[in-house]
Amino acid sequence: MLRTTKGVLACLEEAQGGFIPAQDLCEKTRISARQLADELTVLRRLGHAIEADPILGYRLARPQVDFDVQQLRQRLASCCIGREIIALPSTTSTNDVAFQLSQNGRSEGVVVFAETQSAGRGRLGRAWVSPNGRGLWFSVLLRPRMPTARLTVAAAVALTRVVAGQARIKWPNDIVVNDRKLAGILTEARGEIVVLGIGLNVYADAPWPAQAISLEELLGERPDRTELAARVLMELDRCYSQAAQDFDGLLEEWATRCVTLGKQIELQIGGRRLVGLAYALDENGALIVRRDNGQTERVYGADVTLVHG
Ligand code: BT5
Repeated sequence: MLRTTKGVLACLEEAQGGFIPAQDLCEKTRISARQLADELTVLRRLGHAIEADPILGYRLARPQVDFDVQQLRQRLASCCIGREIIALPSTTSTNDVAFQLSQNGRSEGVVVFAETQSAGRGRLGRAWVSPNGRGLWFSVLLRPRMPTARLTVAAAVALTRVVAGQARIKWPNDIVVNDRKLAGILTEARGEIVVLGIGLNVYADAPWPAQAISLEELLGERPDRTELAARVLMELDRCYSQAAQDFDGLLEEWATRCVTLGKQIELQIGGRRLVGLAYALDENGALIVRRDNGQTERVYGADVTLVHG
């Protein structure tokens, strides 16, 4: 988000639902009336409901309460993942918040949701588009006793179980429907802490990037975000346990839903290219790639780009 866009949003938020005259907004953010109109268009596209009044000016409408945290807490009371749920109106990246919480000694299973992220991220410094209230953007704080890449596998299986139908896993961390991305997984480790970040596009009315799809578009009806969050977290809880106790079983399920296995793929690993057959996933969650000369190589998704496959 541009500095001026952020400035306009901050002014509207400060007014706490009250109107601010257009002239005041322009003065505070040092922009022209024309620029203000542009910034308001951008904010609306990002999902912020901004009301306009010809005399009073602009205000941020109260957010629609279609995400009921209390209900979610009740539904997840007996799960490890979701034993504590924090819901923020906005933040930079929920993965950052989860890491901060880990430094305060928070236990495993804490989940941080944000309605929007100003610096949502993917792998290798890529950005993750997180329009306000249009998806589920959340991170889970874990202290796992298993290889980190297994968590990405657990998350991918959990998401496909919930979405079902045509949703497929594209190694390493995408959930796709006919090559359009519905969800992304970002697993980051720092010491013994692993933060599992998930972004799932829910509503259709948002400025999604090209090649993205929302669940509403896929299903043809508007999902309930609270219900969806409950189902995803419960399934994640199950898959997390399964990843520790029966990773082979989880892998089998993963393989039946994966579109990458058995294909000739091309990977970018730092400055190096690797071409070969996506053969299998090993017990650590690494992809075994078999080159034409028969040699195999194990690669982890975190620092790899799938160029073709
Ligand atoms: C990912 O990275 O797919 C991981 C995305 C994880 C997002 C969650 S949201 C909660 C938590 N907090 C964070 O800050 N992140 C996590 P990667 O494989 O690098 O894919 C990134 C690419 O996906 C971008 O370069 C775009 O091409 C595309 N993209 C960005 N936003 C998208 C969206 N909303 N839907 C579909 N594709 C998107």
